[in-house]
Amino acid sequence: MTRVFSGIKPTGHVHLGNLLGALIPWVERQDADSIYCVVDLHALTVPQDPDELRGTTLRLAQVLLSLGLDPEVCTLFVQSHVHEHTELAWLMECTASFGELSRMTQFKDKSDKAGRGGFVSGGLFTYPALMAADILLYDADEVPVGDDQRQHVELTRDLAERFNSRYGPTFTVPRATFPSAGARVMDLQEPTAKMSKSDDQAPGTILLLDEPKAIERKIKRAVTDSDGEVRFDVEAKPGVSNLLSILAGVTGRTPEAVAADYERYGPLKADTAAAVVERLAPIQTRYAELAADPAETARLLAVGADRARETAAATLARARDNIGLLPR
Ligand code: ATP
Ligand code: LTN
Repeated sequence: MTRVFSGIKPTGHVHLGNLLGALIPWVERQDADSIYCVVDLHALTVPQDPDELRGTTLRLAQVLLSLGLDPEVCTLFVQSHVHEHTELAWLMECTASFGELSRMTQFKDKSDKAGRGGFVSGGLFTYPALMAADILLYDADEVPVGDDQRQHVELTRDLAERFNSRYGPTFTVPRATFPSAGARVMDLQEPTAKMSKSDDQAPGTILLLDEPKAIERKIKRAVTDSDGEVRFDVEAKPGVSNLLSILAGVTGRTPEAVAADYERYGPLKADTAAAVVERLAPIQTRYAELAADPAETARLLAVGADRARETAAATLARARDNIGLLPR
């Protein structure tokens, strides 16, 4: 069996891009060898409001459950509940070089954004070592991620190979997998930029918990173009192609097949809005039920953490032993 591990950060609100690009594929391929993690420690690379972090972490776990991740089938847990992550992260920090970590484009982008004199945490720099620990603890073969995480998974591979060659076979060397090209959802107002969490107040982002009216309004106002022809052509017609991808994504068809059904933008928008509302409605209903019973979510997450820890503890013990830490 192929062991799969992936993680999502509890920041902002889940949007349609997260769903179609990452989370629905997680649900569809879940089996006993799938491990999914709410990576709360990764959220700490920037200062957090404690109450908000607790709320966002719980809500994200509830979203994952409402989407259909089944704790009886896969393993779903919160990263900080399994302390082996931070312990292996130290071994990974000592396996990574300063130069390697300095070359991570995400670090460069985010630290540049903070500007001169802005606060850049040490955690933002060492973050990829924690991510490597997340993956390596579970002997993952595959790591489904967005393109922006490609470099971090490559680093994870390098660290696993380096550790194995220095200290003997310890880790499985994982590979990144990427969702199909159609799964990149773009901003409705700016269809050449991806729909993003950082923009969750924006009219171009559809949130999982948006009311039907809001979804209809956002899709109706989506930017298209003036040539009036419905055709899937991402380069020439990014707005229309995005609507076709969304409608295809929520109905399980291809954008080309969907395009053949339409001649005008109006009906395409109306049907896309209706299909998104219909796809999200049962998820929103399940979410409301789970949100009303946080103790049940806590119970499910505890079961997930216990199951995760069994594997994580064994891998950490192997790594500790191989690197020469004295057994207690
Ligand atoms: P931010 O905008 O703050 O960078 P994000 O919305 O990109 O956040 P992440 O937590 O980085 O969200 O991503 C969670 C998962 O959702 C990742 O696997 C990512 O590739 C996927 N994802 C995010 N945005 C999109 C999108 N617009 N289309 C398809 N997949 C997406
Ligand atoms: N860095 C990722 C989240 C993440 C992750 C992981 C993804 C943390 N640990 C392990 C896959 C596997 C992000 O920012 N999207």
